[in-house]
Amino acid sequence: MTVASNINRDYDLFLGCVGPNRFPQIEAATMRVFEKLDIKLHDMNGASCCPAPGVFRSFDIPTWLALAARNITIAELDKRDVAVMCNGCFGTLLEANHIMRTEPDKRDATNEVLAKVKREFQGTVKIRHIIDILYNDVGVQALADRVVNPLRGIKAAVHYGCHLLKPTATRPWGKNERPRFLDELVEATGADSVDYRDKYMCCGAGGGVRSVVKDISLDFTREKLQNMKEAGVDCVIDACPFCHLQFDLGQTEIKQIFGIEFNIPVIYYTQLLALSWGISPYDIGLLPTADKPAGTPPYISTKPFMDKVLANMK
Ligand code: 9S8
Ligand code: 9S8
Ligand code: COM
Repeated sequence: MTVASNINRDYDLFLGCVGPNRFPQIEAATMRVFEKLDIKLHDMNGASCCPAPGVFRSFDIPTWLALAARNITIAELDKRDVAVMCNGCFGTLLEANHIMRTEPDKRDATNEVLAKVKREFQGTVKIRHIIDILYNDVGVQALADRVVNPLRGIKAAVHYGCHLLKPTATRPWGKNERPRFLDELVEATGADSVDYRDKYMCCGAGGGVRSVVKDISLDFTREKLQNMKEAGVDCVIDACPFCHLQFDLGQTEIKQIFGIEFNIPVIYYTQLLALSWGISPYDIGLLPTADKPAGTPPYISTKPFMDKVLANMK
């Protein structure tokens, strides 16, 4: 199936903080996938932290809204919709855009703040998660048609994360709080999405919990990883760099705090998709990690996952 010709092919790419600072392979894989789809992701000059919804919004809503609206005005001046790779960035920018468009009082107050830096929110752009673009614009079948290395036999634990789905009123997937769109995207690569207990539970990191009470946040993560392990999965698949950090780096912290080792490789969705499309694992950060400098991502070796992928290709 070919991709519909009328879809938007120009976006401003909002990077956020965790991706570029901790997991550059997420951006690398996303850039390669979108290049193949002939959808351009442009740099967004002068963007700041979104700012993180669970953190900044919990402290001061007007400040959160002004910072988010300022980021959106960059895209408005570029005349491009915004693509995001992170659930938290999606949550903030989508909600802020919605508030600014629907609540005139807040819009006026925020625009007064923005006027100090010679900006004004207009309400002219949309905020899209790359998963939304892949699922709703490109479509599962068009993605599946490009697969040259079907990832048969790979059992994936899909982790949606909170801000991708909630609040449902503004999300592009509607009211279903137990959707299957990310499972369908995973299945398009030939991999199996395996059900596990409490699949829609938080990874534990969000809402500032990781920063304030790390051991409690990691106890959530431990529970999710335990449920995934019981389902016999080969990898975690996520769509959020912060969830990615919590599952990947988090497994090393869980080992220190709880003395439990899982060693489940953590893969961002576009890494999985790129692999099934025949893009080199070296280009998307999935190379074996044995000779990798210590203290660089991924923290949990992806080798068992890659070994299985490569064995199945033969
Ligand atoms: S930016 Fe700053 S901290 Fe973060 S990655 Fe996503 S949420 Fe928005
Ligand atoms: S980090 Fe990303 S989206 Fe969130 S809040 Fe609950 S889950 Fe993980
Ligand atoms: C989670 C972002 S992706 S936050 O911690 O809830 O702000």
